[in-house]
Amino acid sequence: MKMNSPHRRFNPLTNEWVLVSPQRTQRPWLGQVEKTPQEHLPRYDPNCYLCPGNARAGGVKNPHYDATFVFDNDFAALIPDAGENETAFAPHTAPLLRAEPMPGKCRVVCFHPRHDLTLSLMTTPEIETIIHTWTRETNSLGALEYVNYVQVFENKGAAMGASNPHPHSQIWASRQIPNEPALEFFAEEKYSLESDGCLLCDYLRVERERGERIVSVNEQFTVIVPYWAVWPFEVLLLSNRHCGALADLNAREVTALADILKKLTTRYDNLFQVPFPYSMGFHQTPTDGSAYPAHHFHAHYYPPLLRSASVRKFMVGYELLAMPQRDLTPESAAERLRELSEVHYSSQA
Ligand code: H2U
Ligand code: ZN
Repeated sequence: MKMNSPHRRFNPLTNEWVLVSPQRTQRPWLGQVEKTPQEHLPRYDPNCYLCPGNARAGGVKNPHYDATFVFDNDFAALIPDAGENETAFAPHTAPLLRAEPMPGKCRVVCFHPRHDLTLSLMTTPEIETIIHTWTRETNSLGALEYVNYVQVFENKGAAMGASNPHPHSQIWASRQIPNEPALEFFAEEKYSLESDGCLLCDYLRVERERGERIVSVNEQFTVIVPYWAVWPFEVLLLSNRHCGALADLNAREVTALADILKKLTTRYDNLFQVPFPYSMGFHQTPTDGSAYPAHHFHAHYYPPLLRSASVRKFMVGYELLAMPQRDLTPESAAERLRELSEVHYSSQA
């Protein structure tokens, strides 16, 4: 079904609408051009604060690690002692000035000792090691008395504000469930109460029947440009089986997740033949001790690029003031991603 006229689409996970304006894709671009990412990085950079053996801010030295390496973020946004007793948090007479302490902990996960690699260039077993590290960290952070939700995410590329090309991700763990997952858990719960099914299991079934927004599949995972995608090449990565968190994955699923992460990031790099920038993260069941049977494990990828390595999409104007909008349809984006090879351009003849 082709939709050529302006319309809005509903995101059932966040209860928000996105405006789709397919008639607008031909408009000229005289705006900002992004710098293309630096290619040919060294295997080891003596100035990188994530490379093995180098010093970080504050002088702590990284060990000579040979797989993954995890440390407490030296500039953590969340800390365990969030000043519970500060008088500023005491209930007062101005209910519109509401604040509360948000204790937590931030960790940094180096994926690999090599400075020049990305997930797309690593082997599947290397990516499995990263998944095991994320799982372990989620479990140990989630077990902390002041942690109820663990957010694993990767900011990749200068265009997404990543401070360093060394392959790494971050983990922020907090007492409160942050806005985005909170909206999703609420929507999933409501859907399951009303329809007696799982929102994302049902959605996956519809998308697999239609096929037009599917990007990549293996036995255990499916990558879709969601019907309600906001970013041009946004995707949703879903487990085929209903489960809630990394810790629920069996050995075959971990291997399959590594496989699909490599395939997806390879397609992304092949799109404009550059190391493709994005923010991605997993939405896992909260660790507050309650059961979340309606939650379906998934990852979101939000890449900023629009039509070349140097033209990005800006969320400005109408999007800041009214609602998000896209020109390229999710179906066209999926078609473009689907056509690409799962062999990385750097190793193609
Ligand atoms: P980003 O590239 O996504 O910004 O992640 C890098 C993180 O590493 C960032 O949160 C931390 C920053 O606070 N960092 C350290 O913990 N130690 C350092 O020496 C530099 C950066
Ligand atoms: Zn490095």
